[in-house]
Amino acid sequence: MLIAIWAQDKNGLIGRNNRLPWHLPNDLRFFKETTVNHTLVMGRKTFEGMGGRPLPNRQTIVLTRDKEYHADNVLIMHSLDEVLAYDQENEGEIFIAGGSAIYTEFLPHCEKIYRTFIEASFEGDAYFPLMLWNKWQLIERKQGQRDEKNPYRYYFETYERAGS
Ligand code: RAR
Repeated sequence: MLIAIWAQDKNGLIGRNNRLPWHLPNDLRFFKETTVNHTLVMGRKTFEGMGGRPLPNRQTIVLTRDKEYHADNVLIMHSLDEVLAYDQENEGEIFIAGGSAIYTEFLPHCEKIYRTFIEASFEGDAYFPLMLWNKWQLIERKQGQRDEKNPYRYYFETYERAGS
């Protein structure tokens, strides 16, 4: 099963210079706990923005059109179809982890969404693609803990595909 996971601000912003526009450690903790022991799919730019190393205790798939691209301890793939084939052949969940181009391509194949909605506005250069929200049903919305290290109002939301 493919699941999209992202954090955005109130304007749909998701990135700045291949990094995250905000410092929100509780979102990274949520991302870590949600994806542990599963598979992450990310684009090459997002992978390099995260330091070009895979996160521990989860398989990372990096997508690139570059047939020469190499990185240690990750699977390199070159198309959506290759990831869909991997999903057919493997147990467990595949988390689509960004960035914009990857969400555009994979969202039609996702069955579930974990969205962190940050009720603030940031500066950046990458936005979540336009999406048809009427195809999705909000299952859960939980307010995140606000404190000095996480100084925003934010929500952890779960969506599933709407029936019919
Ligand atoms: N899809 C997402 C992401 C993706 C995302 C994007 C990033 O930059 C573009 C990131 O770099 C800042 C990260 C970083 C993740 C990260 N960890 N994640 C798992 C660390 C820290 C955990 C507290 C870690 C992990 C696992 C093991 C050990 C350490 O630094 C991620 C982000 N957020 C959401 N909601 N969707």
